[in-house]
Amino acid sequence: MIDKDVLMDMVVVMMRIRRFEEKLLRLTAEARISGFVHLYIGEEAVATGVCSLLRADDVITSTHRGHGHLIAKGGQTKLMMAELFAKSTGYCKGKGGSMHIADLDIGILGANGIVGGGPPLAAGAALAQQYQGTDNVTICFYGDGSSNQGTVHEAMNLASIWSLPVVFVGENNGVAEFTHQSDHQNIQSLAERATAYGIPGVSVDGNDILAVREAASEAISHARKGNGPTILECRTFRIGGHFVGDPEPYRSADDVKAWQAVDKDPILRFQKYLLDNQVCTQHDLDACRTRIDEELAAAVRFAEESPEPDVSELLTDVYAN
Ligand SMILES: Cc1ncc(C[n+]2csc(CCOP(=O)(O)OP(=O)(O)O)c2C)c(N)n1
Repeated sequence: MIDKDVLMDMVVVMMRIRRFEEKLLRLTAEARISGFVHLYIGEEAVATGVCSLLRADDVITSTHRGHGHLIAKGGQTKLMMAELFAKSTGYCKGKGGSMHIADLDIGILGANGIVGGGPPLAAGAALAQQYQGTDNVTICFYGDGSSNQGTVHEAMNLASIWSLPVVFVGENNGVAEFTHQSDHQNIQSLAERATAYGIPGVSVDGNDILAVREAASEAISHARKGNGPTILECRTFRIGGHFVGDPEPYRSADDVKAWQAVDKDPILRFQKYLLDNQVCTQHDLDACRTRIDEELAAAVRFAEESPEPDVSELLTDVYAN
Protein backbone atom coordinates (compact mmCIF):
# COMPACT_ATOMS: atom_id res chain seq x y z
CA MET A 1 0.00 0.00 0.00
CA ILE A 2 1.30 3.44 -0.93
CA ASP A 3 1.89 5.81 1.98
CA LYS A 4 -1.24 7.72 3.02
CA ASP A 5 0.44 11.12 2.59
CA VAL A 6 1.45 10.25 -0.97
CA LEU A 7 -2.11 9.15 -1.78
CA MET A 8 -3.52 12.38 -0.35
CA ASP A 9 -0.94 14.48 -2.23
CA MET A 10 -1.97 12.75 -5.43
CA VAL A 11 -5.69 13.40 -4.98
CA VAL A 12 -4.99 17.05 -4.14
CA VAL A 13 -2.88 17.48 -7.30
CA MET A 14 -5.62 15.91 -9.43
CA MET A 15 -8.26 18.15 -7.85
CA ARG A 16 -6.03 21.23 -8.27
CA ILE A 17 -5.63 20.49 -11.99
CA ARG A 18 -9.39 19.96 -12.41
CA ARG A 19 -10.46 23.05 -10.43
CA PHE A 20 -7.81 25.21 -12.18
CA GLU A 21 -9.20 24.24 -15.57
CA GLU A 22 -12.85 24.52 -14.52
CA LYS A 23 -11.96 28.06 -13.54
CA LEU A 24 -10.36 28.64 -16.94
CA LEU A 25 -13.59 27.46 -18.60
CA ARG A 26 -15.57 30.11 -16.73
CA LEU A 27 -12.96 32.82 -17.28
CA THR A 28 -12.93 32.10 -21.02
CA ALA A 29 -16.75 32.16 -21.20
CA GLU A 30 -16.71 35.52 -19.43
CA ALA A 31 -14.04 36.76 -21.89
CA ARG A 32 -11.69 37.54 -19.01
CA ILE A 33 -8.92 35.52 -20.65
CA SER A 34 -8.32 35.04 -24.35
CA GLY A 35 -6.25 32.87 -26.64
CA PHE A 36 -6.48 29.14 -27.30
CA VAL A 37 -6.92 27.02 -24.18
CA HIS A 38 -6.73 23.21 -24.40
CA LEU A 39 -8.06 21.51 -21.30
CA TYR A 40 -6.75 18.32 -19.69
CA ILE A 41 -10.01 17.53 -17.87
CA GLY A 42 -10.43 13.73 -17.71
CA GLU A 43 -6.70 12.98 -18.13
CA GLU A 44 -5.46 14.10 -14.69
CA ALA A 45 -4.41 10.63 -13.52
CA VAL A 46 -1.66 10.44 -16.14
CA ALA A 47 0.36 13.54 -15.24
CA THR A 48 -0.33 13.12 -11.54
CA GLY A 49 0.57 9.44 -11.35
CA VAL A 50 3.80 9.88 -13.31
CA CYS A 51 4.96 13.13 -11.67
CA SER A 52 4.25 11.76 -8.18
CA LEU A 53 7.42 9.68 -8.68
CA LEU A 54 9.69 12.48 -9.84
CA ARG A 55 12.33 14.44 -8.00
CA ALA A 56 12.61 18.21 -8.32
CA ASP A 57 15.68 17.85 -10.55
CA ASP A 58 14.01 15.41 -12.97
CA VAL A 59 12.55 17.10 -16.00
CA ILE A 60 9.42 16.94 -18.11
CA THR A 61 8.43 18.08 -21.56
CA SER A 62 4.82 18.89 -22.21
CA THR A 63 2.32 19.55 -24.99
CA HIS A 64 -0.29 22.10 -26.08
CA ARG A 65 -2.56 20.46 -23.42
CA GLY A 66 -0.05 21.20 -20.69
CA HIS A 67 -1.72 22.63 -17.58
CA GLY A 68 -1.96 19.22 -15.91
CA HIS A 69 1.69 18.36 -16.55
CA LEU A 70 2.84 21.72 -15.20
CA ILE A 71 0.73 21.58 -12.05
CA ALA A 72 1.70 17.97 -11.38
CA LYS A 73 5.43 18.87 -11.64
CA GLY A 74 4.96 21.69 -9.14
CA GLY A 75 4.14 24.69 -11.33
CA GLN A 76 2.59 27.57 -9.39
CA THR A 77 -1.06 28.19 -10.24
CA LYS A 78 -0.64 31.88 -9.41
CA LEU A 79 2.07 32.40 -12.06
CA MET A 80 0.20 30.20 -14.55
CA MET A 81 -2.99 32.19 -14.03
CA ALA A 82 -1.16 35.50 -14.49
CA GLU A 83 0.29 34.15 -17.75
CA LEU A 84 -3.17 33.18 -18.97
CA PHE A 85 -4.34 36.70 -18.15
CA ALA A 86 -1.35 37.98 -20.24
CA LYS A 87 0.05 39.86 -17.25
CA SER A 88 3.68 40.79 -16.66
CA THR A 89 3.80 38.69 -13.47
CA GLY A 90 3.09 35.49 -15.43
CA TYR A 91 5.58 32.72 -16.14
CA CYS A 92 6.46 34.23 -19.55
CA LYS A 93 5.88 37.83 -18.46
CA GLY A 94 2.46 37.66 -20.12
CA LYS A 95 3.81 37.14 -23.61
CA GLY A 96 3.54 33.38 -24.00
CA GLY A 97 0.12 32.24 -22.82
CA SER A 98 -1.07 28.72 -22.08
CA MET A 99 1.16 26.91 -24.58
CA HIS A 100 4.54 28.35 -23.59
CA ILE A 101 4.56 28.07 -19.81
CA ALA A 102 7.91 26.80 -18.53
CA ASP A 103 9.75 26.75 -15.19
CA LEU A 104 13.30 25.55 -15.67
CA ASP A 105 14.05 25.77 -11.93
CA ILE A 106 11.69 22.86 -11.27
CA GLY A 107 12.39 20.89 -14.43
CA ILE A 108 9.47 22.03 -16.57
CA LEU A 109 10.99 22.49 -20.03
CA GLY A 110 7.76 23.95 -21.29
CA ALA A 111 4.32 23.44 -22.73
CA ASN A 112 4.56 23.30 -26.50
CA GLY A 113 2.32 24.57 -29.29
CA ILE A 114 4.24 22.47 -31.82
CA VAL A 115 2.72 19.01 -31.93
CA GLY A 116 5.67 16.59 -31.77
CA GLY A 117 7.97 19.36 -30.55
CA GLY A 118 8.45 17.88 -27.08
CA PRO A 119 10.15 14.53 -27.83
CA PRO A 120 13.33 15.98 -29.42
CA LEU A 121 13.65 18.33 -26.42
CA ALA A 122 13.19 15.35 -24.12
CA ALA A 123 15.86 13.34 -25.92
CA GLY A 124 18.22 16.32 -25.63
CA ALA A 125 17.50 16.78 -21.93
CA ALA A 126 18.01 13.06 -21.31
CA LEU A 127 21.30 13.15 -23.24
CA ALA A 128 22.45 15.98 -20.95
CA GLN A 129 21.43 14.00 -17.85
CA GLN A 130 23.36 10.98 -19.09
CA TYR A 131 26.41 13.05 -20.14
CA GLN A 132 26.54 14.71 -16.72
CA GLY A 133 26.48 11.31 -15.04
CA THR A 134 23.31 11.94 -13.03
CA ASP A 135 20.59 9.40 -12.38
CA ASN A 136 17.90 11.92 -13.31
CA VAL A 137 15.16 11.08 -15.77
CA THR A 138 13.16 12.96 -18.37
CA ILE A 139 9.46 12.40 -18.86
CA CYS A 140 8.11 13.16 -22.31
CA PHE A 141 4.33 13.56 -22.47
CA TYR A 142 2.97 13.21 -26.01
CA GLY A 143 -0.37 12.45 -27.65
CA ASP A 144 -1.64 9.79 -30.06
CA GLY A 145 -1.82 12.45 -32.79
CA SER A 146 1.73 13.59 -32.22
CA SER A 147 2.97 9.99 -32.30
CA ASN A 148 2.79 10.14 -36.12
CA GLN A 149 5.19 13.09 -36.38
CA GLY A 150 8.68 12.38 -37.73
CA THR A 151 10.23 14.22 -34.79
CA VAL A 152 8.75 11.65 -32.40
CA HIS A 153 10.23 8.75 -34.37
CA GLU A 154 13.66 10.40 -34.50
CA ALA A 155 13.64 11.16 -30.77
CA MET A 156 12.57 7.62 -29.84
CA ASN A 157 15.16 6.05 -32.10
CA LEU A 158 18.01 8.16 -30.71
CA ALA A 159 16.81 7.58 -27.15
CA SER A 160 16.88 3.85 -27.85
CA ILE A 161 20.33 3.57 -29.46
CA TRP A 162 21.91 5.84 -26.85
CA SER A 163 19.98 4.27 -23.91
CA LEU A 164 18.79 7.68 -22.79
CA PRO A 165 16.97 8.01 -19.43
CA VAL A 166 13.61 9.04 -20.84
CA VAL A 167 10.09 7.71 -20.45
CA PHE A 168 7.79 8.50 -23.35
CA VAL A 169 4.34 8.79 -21.78
CA GLY A 170 1.83 8.46 -24.60
CA GLU A 171 -1.46 10.01 -23.61
CA ASN A 172 -3.87 8.16 -25.86
CA ASN A 173 -7.20 9.97 -25.57
CA GLY A 174 -8.39 8.32 -28.79
CA VAL A 175 -8.56 11.49 -30.82
CA ALA A 176 -6.14 13.93 -32.45
CA GLU A 177 -7.90 17.27 -32.66
CA PHE A 178 -11.06 16.04 -34.51
CA THR A 179 -9.69 12.78 -35.97
CA HIS A 180 -10.28 9.44 -34.27
CA GLN A 181 -7.23 7.28 -33.63
CA SER A 182 -8.47 4.55 -36.03
CA ASP A 183 -8.46 7.16 -38.82
CA HIS A 184 -4.88 8.29 -38.26
CA GLN A 185 -2.93 5.12 -37.41
CA ASN A 186 -3.19 1.37 -37.95
CA ILE A 187 -2.28 0.35 -34.42
CA GLN A 188 -4.43 -0.03 -31.33
CA SER A 189 -1.82 0.89 -28.77
CA LEU A 190 1.01 3.45 -28.88
CA ALA A 191 3.10 0.86 -27.02
CA GLU A 192 3.16 -1.35 -30.15
CA ARG A 193 5.65 1.07 -31.69
CA ALA A 194 8.20 0.19 -28.99
CA THR A 195 9.04 -2.99 -30.94
CA ALA A 196 10.34 -0.82 -33.77
CA TYR A 197 12.85 0.81 -31.42
CA GLY A 198 13.79 -2.32 -29.48
CA ILE A 199 12.60 -0.86 -26.18
CA PRO A 200 9.92 -1.89 -23.66
CA GLY A 201 6.36 -0.85 -24.46
CA VAL A 202 3.61 -0.94 -21.84
CA SER A 203 -0.05 0.05 -21.98
CA VAL A 204 -2.17 0.88 -18.94
CA ASP A 205 -5.58 2.27 -18.05
CA GLY A 206 -4.63 5.94 -17.85
CA ASN A 207 -7.70 6.77 -15.78
CA ASP A 208 -6.53 4.50 -12.97
CA ILE A 209 -3.90 6.53 -11.16
CA LEU A 210 -2.56 3.55 -9.24
CA ALA A 211 -2.01 1.59 -12.46
CA VAL A 212 -0.29 4.60 -14.01
CA ARG A 213 1.97 5.03 -10.98
CA GLU A 214 2.91 1.37 -10.84
CA ALA A 215 3.83 1.18 -14.54
CA ALA A 216 5.61 4.54 -14.43
CA SER A 217 7.58 3.44 -11.38
CA GLU A 218 9.00 0.51 -13.32
CA ALA A 219 9.79 2.60 -16.42
CA ILE A 220 11.41 5.36 -14.35
CA SER A 221 13.60 3.01 -12.36
CA HIS A 222 14.60 1.25 -15.62
CA ALA A 223 15.70 4.67 -16.96
CA ARG A 224 17.42 5.72 -13.70
CA LYS A 225 19.52 2.57 -13.74
CA GLY A 226 20.82 3.47 -17.21
CA ASN A 227 18.75 0.87 -19.06
CA GLY A 228 17.18 3.32 -21.48
CA PRO A 229 13.74 4.47 -22.55
CA THR A 230 10.28 2.96 -22.32
CA ILE A 231 7.08 3.83 -24.14
CA LEU A 232 4.29 3.93 -21.57
CA GLU A 233 0.87 4.30 -23.14
CA CYS A 234 -1.85 5.62 -20.84
CA ARG A 235 -5.31 5.10 -22.32
CA THR A 236 -7.55 7.98 -21.35
CA PHE A 237 -10.31 10.30 -22.55
CA ARG A 238 -10.54 14.05 -22.99
CA ILE A 239 -13.83 15.09 -21.42
CA GLY A 240 -13.85 18.59 -22.94
CA GLY A 241 -13.47 19.58 -26.58
CA HIS A 242 -10.10 19.85 -28.32
CA PHE A 243 -10.05 23.49 -27.21
CA VAL A 244 -12.51 25.61 -25.27
CA GLY A 245 -15.23 26.42 -27.79
CA ASP A 246 -14.89 23.23 -29.89
CA PRO A 247 -18.47 22.31 -31.04
CA GLU A 248 -17.38 18.60 -31.05
CA PRO A 249 -19.29 17.32 -34.11
CA TYR A 250 -17.07 14.22 -34.17
CA ARG A 251 -18.56 12.61 -31.02
CA SER A 252 -21.83 12.36 -29.12
CA ALA A 253 -22.75 13.82 -25.76
CA ASP A 254 -23.53 10.25 -24.58
CA ASP A 255 -19.94 9.14 -25.30
CA VAL A 256 -18.63 11.97 -23.16
CA LYS A 257 -21.15 11.33 -20.38
CA ALA A 258 -20.08 7.69 -20.12
CA TRP A 259 -16.55 8.85 -19.24
CA GLN A 260 -17.83 11.05 -16.44
CA ALA A 261 -19.18 8.10 -14.44
CA VAL A 262 -17.59 7.17 -11.10
CA ASP A 263 -15.87 4.11 -12.59
CA LYS A 264 -14.32 6.15 -15.44
CA ASP A 265 -13.61 9.71 -14.31
CA PRO A 266 -10.09 9.47 -12.86
CA ILE A 267 -10.78 11.76 -9.91
CA LEU A 268 -14.13 10.29 -8.85
CA ARG A 269 -12.63 6.85 -9.22
CA PHE A 270 -9.59 7.62 -7.06
CA GLN A 271 -11.68 9.43 -4.46
CA LYS A 272 -13.91 6.36 -4.23
CA TYR A 273 -10.82 4.20 -3.71
CA LEU A 274 -9.62 6.51 -0.91
CA LEU A 275 -13.04 6.48 0.78
CA ASP A 276 -13.57 2.71 0.38
CA ASN A 277 -10.12 2.03 1.87
CA GLN A 278 -10.62 4.54 4.68
CA VAL A 279 -7.61 6.57 3.64
CA CYS A 280 -9.73 9.69 4.20
CA THR A 281 -13.29 10.85 4.73
CA GLN A 282 -15.60 12.89 2.52
CA HIS A 283 -15.05 15.71 4.97
CA ASP A 284 -11.28 15.57 4.26
CA LEU A 285 -11.90 15.72 0.51
CA ASP A 286 -14.29 18.66 0.92
CA ALA A 287 -11.67 20.48 3.00
CA CYS A 288 -9.06 19.88 0.27
CA ARG A 289 -11.43 21.30 -2.31
CA THR A 290 -12.09 24.39 -0.20
CA ARG A 291 -8.35 25.02 0.20
CA ILE A 292 -7.77 24.58 -3.54
CA ASP A 293 -10.62 26.96 -4.39
CA GLU A 294 -9.18 29.56 -2.01
CA GLU A 295 -5.76 29.17 -3.64
CA LEU A 296 -7.27 29.59 -7.11
CA ALA A 297 -9.40 32.58 -6.12
CA ALA A 298 -6.20 34.22 -4.83
CA ALA A 299 -4.46 33.32 -8.11
CA VAL A 300 -7.18 35.07 -10.12
CA ARG A 301 -7.01 38.14 -7.85
CA PHE A 302 -3.23 38.22 -8.25
CA ALA A 303 -3.58 37.96 -12.04
CA GLU A 304 -6.27 40.61 -12.28
CA GLU A 305 -4.38 43.06 -10.09
CA SER A 306 -1.07 42.55 -11.95
CA PRO A 307 0.04 45.03 -14.62
CA GLU A 308 0.12 44.24 -18.32
CA PRO A 309 3.56 44.05 -19.92
CA ASP A 310 4.90 47.47 -20.79
CA VAL A 311 5.03 48.41 -24.48
CA SER A 312 8.81 48.68 -24.14
CA GLU A 313 8.80 44.90 -23.48
CA LEU A 314 7.27 44.10 -26.86
CA LEU A 315 10.46 42.78 -28.45
CA THR A 316 12.30 41.45 -25.39
CA ASP A 317 12.46 37.67 -24.72
CA VAL A 318 11.01 37.09 -28.19
CA TYR A 319 12.90 35.00 -30.72
CA ALA A 320 12.28 34.89 -34.45
CA ASN A 321 14.23 33.87 -37.55
C1 LIG B 1 3.33 20.72 -36.02
C2 LIG B 1 1.87 20.93 -35.73
N1 LIG B 1 0.97 20.41 -36.57
C3 LIG B 1 -0.36 20.59 -36.33
C4 LIG B 1 -0.77 21.33 -35.24
C5 LIG B 1 -2.26 21.50 -34.99
N2 LIG B 1 -2.70 20.64 -33.89
C6 LIG B 1 -2.84 21.12 -32.64
S1 LIG B 1 -3.29 19.94 -31.57
C7 LIG B 1 -3.31 18.76 -32.75
C8 LIG B 1 -3.68 17.33 -32.45
C9 LIG B 1 -2.78 16.72 -31.45
O1 LIG B 1 -3.29 15.48 -31.08
P1 LIG B 1 -2.66 14.65 -29.91
O2 LIG B 1 -1.18 14.62 -30.04
O3 LIG B 1 -3.37 13.34 -29.88
O4 LIG B 1 -2.99 15.51 -28.61
P2 LIG B 1 -4.40 15.83 -27.93
O5 LIG B 1 -4.88 17.13 -28.57
O6 LIG B 1 -5.32 14.70 -28.20
O7 LIG B 1 -4.09 16.01 -26.50
C10 LIG B 1 -2.96 19.30 -33.98
C11 LIG B 1 -2.89 18.52 -35.24
C12 LIG B 1 0.21 21.87 -34.41
N3 LIG B 1 -0.11 22.59 -33.33
N4 LIG B 1 1.52 21.64 -34.64
